Amino acid sequence: MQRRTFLQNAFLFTAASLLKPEWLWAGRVQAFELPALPYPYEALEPYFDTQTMQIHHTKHHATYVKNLNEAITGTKFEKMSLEEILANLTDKDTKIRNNAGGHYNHSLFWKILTPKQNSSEPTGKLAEAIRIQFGSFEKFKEAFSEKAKSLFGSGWTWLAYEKKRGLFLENTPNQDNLQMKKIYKTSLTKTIFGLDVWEHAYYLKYQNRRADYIQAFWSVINWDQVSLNYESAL
Ligand code: MN3
Repeated sequence: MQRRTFLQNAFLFTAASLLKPEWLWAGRVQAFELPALPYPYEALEPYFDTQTMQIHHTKHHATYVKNLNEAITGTKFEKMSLEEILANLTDKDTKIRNNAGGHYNHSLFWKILTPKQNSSEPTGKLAEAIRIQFGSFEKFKEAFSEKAKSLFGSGWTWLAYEKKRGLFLENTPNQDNLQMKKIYKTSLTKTIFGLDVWEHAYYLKYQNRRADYIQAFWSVINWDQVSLNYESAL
């Protein structure tokens, strides 16, 4: 074999092995990753305690990410964005449903929390929309809290928006959410914010006192981010 041919073959062999999906996988090019928290674990004290935040992020959320990456390998969902996966799931895709939901819900949840509330209630367009739909911010808080208290078992309470419907509240079980468009028939629904009502989110500090956890939630909401979510949904 001439040196040039050998080099060409060597190049082709290397190029081919670089393009193999297994290599992409090993290189984690397509893998979902656990997003860093935008604040330290202790930042939401005394409302959300440090140990719960640590376990919630590094164990629960990390596990959803790991299981999601495993579950989509070799399926049609492998190359989709998280939003596309959620939109295209059916109720047969149980493992992907649980873990894609878990990854999406927690990624959203960390972002809508903050240790530094610039305001203790919504401002701008969101404030106006809440007034129109619920009567006042106080009435909205009451309605959201009641919705969260009424959720049986583990799940999430959401504030969502549809053009024709305006703002509305919804509970979903497990790690479901309203971006699961085929499952919930919600092609026009946009999620504004939500509360994790799994016991793993509050049991260490609040035990069975879910109402106290819901009350604490109002002290750590990032209304600037929630307002942005609303305005980008319009
Ligand atoms: Mn959780």
